[in-house]
Amino acid sequence: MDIKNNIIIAMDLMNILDSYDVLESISDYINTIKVGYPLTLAEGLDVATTFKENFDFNVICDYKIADIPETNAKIADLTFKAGADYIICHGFVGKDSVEACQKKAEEYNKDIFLLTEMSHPGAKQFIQGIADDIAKMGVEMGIKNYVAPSTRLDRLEEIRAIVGDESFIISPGVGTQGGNPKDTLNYADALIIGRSIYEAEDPELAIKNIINSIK
Ligand code: OMP
Repeated sequence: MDIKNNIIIAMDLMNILDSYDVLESISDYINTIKVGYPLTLAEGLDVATTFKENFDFNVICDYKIADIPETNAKIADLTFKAGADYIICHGFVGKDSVEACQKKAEEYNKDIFLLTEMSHPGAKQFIQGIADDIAKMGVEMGIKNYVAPSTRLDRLEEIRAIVGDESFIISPGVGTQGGNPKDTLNYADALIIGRSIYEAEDPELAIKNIINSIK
């Protein structure tokens, strides 16, 4: 996976015009965008297509799919149909649910990311305790792409050890949530960054500073 400057912009602004303003100022520095519920619920599922057509970005749709297999398959189908290159699936729901997403991805010749441990403080309460098992399940299922937190580098390192060097890890929590870009890239392949860029007074300067800091 070729992620320009190892940065994925998490576009969680709540309307498309504000998103365009930010993206126009940083589009020279990135080729991959992650869209989630905030923008999709505000503007509709075709935001993925819009970003592909107008910016030629790779689009990761982050709907953290976490339902029974049959429902997961429907969500994944609609998401790939809408232009997603990748979807993010929760692992805690179990192998059959993740497999439904994996099968749908194969149908579209696309791929999934498996979410292991999350980056926020509340992740320690429940998901941290099963995150290693989620990662191990992913390896057994042949999954190559993972999401793991930049806010707890010890955990990121442990998850990297489980999924192996050949897997691809993208890591959220950089910047506003406290994660450090350079340190995170010791274990992750790319950073997911939202507010530190799109809420910056000058998003272009913000992304340039991050790029300089990880060189
Ligand atoms: P900022 O905190 O604004 O940089 O945004 C982080 C982005 O990553 C948001 O879109 C979150 O929904 C997402 N995210 C996390 O912050 N933590 C996670 O554990 C997982 C994700 C994710 O799956 O992308």
